Amino acid sequence: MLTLGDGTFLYNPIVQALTASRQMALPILIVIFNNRKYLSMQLNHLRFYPDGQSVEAGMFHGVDLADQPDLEALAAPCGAKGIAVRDKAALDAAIAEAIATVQGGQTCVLNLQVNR
Ligand SMILES: Cc1ncc(C[n+]2csc(CCOP(=O)(O)OP(=O)(O)O)c2C)c(N)n1
Repeated sequence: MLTLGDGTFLYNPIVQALTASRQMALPILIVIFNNRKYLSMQLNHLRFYPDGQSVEAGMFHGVDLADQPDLEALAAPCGAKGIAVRDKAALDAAIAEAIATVQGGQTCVLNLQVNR
């Protein structure tokens, strides 16, 4: 199992990684905690450059990832299964489906929407 944020997921060669997992018959459960932000960059600006231009102007370039595609939709073209959870009520069933998918030999991308 791999747990990561949406910014981290997007920083990687997604097509290549998902395709390699299929080619090598290595099913992986990939859980994305998706806040639709690269938030750590903003936090580091605040921490290391509290008097800098970004903080002064309230402009944090590259932090807002709200326009990203549906990340779970990237799974199917690479032979993986994609599941999105945007409502807490759907979480338990989605986790069960994701685990069953991987146990059945297919990589699964579980895209969990979390608070920003
Ligand atoms: C191998 C590697 N590549 C790139 C980075 C730079 N990096 C640090 S955090 C991050 C993404 C953070 O975004 P996200 O996963 O959405 O987490 P958040 O900051 O929102 O908590 C990246 C690309 C890194 N630390 N390591």
